[in-house]
Amino acid sequence: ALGLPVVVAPTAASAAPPSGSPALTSVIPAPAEVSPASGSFRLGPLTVIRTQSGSAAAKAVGEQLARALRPSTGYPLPVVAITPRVLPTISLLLGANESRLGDEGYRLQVDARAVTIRANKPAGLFAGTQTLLQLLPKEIDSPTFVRRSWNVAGGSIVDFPRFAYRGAFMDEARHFHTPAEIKAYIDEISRFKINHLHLHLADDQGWRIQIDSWPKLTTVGGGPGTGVDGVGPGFLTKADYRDLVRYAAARYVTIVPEIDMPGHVNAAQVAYPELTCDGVAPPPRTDTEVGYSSLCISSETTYRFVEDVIRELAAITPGPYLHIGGDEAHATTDADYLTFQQRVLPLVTKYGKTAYGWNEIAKSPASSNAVAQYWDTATTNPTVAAAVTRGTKVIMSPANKAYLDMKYDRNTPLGLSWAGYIEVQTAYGWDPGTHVTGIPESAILGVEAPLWSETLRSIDDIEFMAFPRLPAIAELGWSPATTHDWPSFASRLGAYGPRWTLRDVNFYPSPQITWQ
Ligand code: TNX
Repeated sequence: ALGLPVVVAPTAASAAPPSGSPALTSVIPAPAEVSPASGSFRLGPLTVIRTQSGSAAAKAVGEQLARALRPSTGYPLPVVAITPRVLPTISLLLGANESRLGDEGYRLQVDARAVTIRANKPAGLFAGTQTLLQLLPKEIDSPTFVRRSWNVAGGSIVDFPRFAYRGAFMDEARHFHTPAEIKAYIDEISRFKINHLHLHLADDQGWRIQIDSWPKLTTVGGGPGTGVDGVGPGFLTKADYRDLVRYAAARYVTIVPEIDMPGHVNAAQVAYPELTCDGVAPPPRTDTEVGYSSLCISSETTYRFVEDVIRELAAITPGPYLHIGGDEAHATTDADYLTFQQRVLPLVTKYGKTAYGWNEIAKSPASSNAVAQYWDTATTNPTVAAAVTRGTKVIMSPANKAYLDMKYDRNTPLGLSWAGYIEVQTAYGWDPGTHVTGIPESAILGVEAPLWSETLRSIDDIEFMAFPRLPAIAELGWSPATTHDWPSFASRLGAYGPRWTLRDVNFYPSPQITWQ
């Protein structure tokens, strides 16, 4: 690989960006093709945002773009369907009619008169607007008015994702994060073209989603004293969850709910002792041990519970995936684990969803139409490789590369270190398509960056661990492998840092990066 993004028509000197404006290549994740050209577009007080007539979704993307641009520029930026030709225009148009763009790709053209984003689908328009925000001077991210000129470097970008699934993750169980915090994280991840948010909604320390047929799951399992150290209580009502699904969808993010089982169920068993084999409620747990709890595999009550939960969760989840955990079931025998998965994986299908689970589900023959989330630190795993030959798809989250809850180095105040320290270069330095022997790129749906919350409380904590590593994982998921280049990524990241500062987003100022 030559490194830098594919520059199709380099015209170096003539294409120098206007002062204070990023180069057309200075985008995270790196676009597939960038063709700088001379000239530039000036966003000014008369600029209008024109959106595809007849498309409410395109109009909504235009309104979101206007809301992002108004505070710092102070310009009115009306969103219109038809524009007088003389006005400087940002156009968001459907009907790109270019198959390689797929559902999420876009073409962005910048010249003196207009910025034009074309896509096949509204998701592509949204992606294009996220690129455009990065092409404006960094002060565009100021929450208050900035007096300056707002130029965009001339040229064109053709961009589309390498993988369909690019995921972020929040652990609601170990410490509950509020809907406002989840929305704040959605705002930030969607800037990097992350398109799924996996919510870990139940674990030993807490149960965080309302289930009407088992109400004590939340009144007890999400109540006071739950969470690690007993200080992370709370739960999402179904109304909260539906609102989050809508909020995420407006940013082209799909919510992926997870209920972890047959292990990681202590909070459910505290609320409902009939979910244990002896019928005795275990003590509530607020420590960070794993692998000690198990549903009672031989009990029909277990399957009534599991089916109720899956049915109710599927009913409020428009996205295709329902994650059933399946990790670290050390208190379940191997035979029981297979018995459980043989019954439960098909239940997800019964309620219209694709089953998704941690890579241990690959042990089950019933996983062949499921998705396995690879969290192993090894680069070989014969069980997962064998499942892949039977049809199982894989999402890559190797813990020693993609876990955002691992410390950056020994001095990081937050996080764990069981999978090692993960500096930003380590997070960036792997290829999802070749990382594991026997898991070819054709079997890989994409990547996800888990962020477990044993040590994390506030949104500041979450941001400190996610940034700047999440953009590294986002680039591995979106950008063509040919653009993979650490010096390029490091320099684009260094230029990005001030945008987080302007938006009051916390981040770890890694010494591997020259921050601007
Ligand atoms: C392992 S990763 C777990 C989680 C912990 C995490 C901490 C996985 C599938 N299970 O229960 O929170 O490590 O890094």
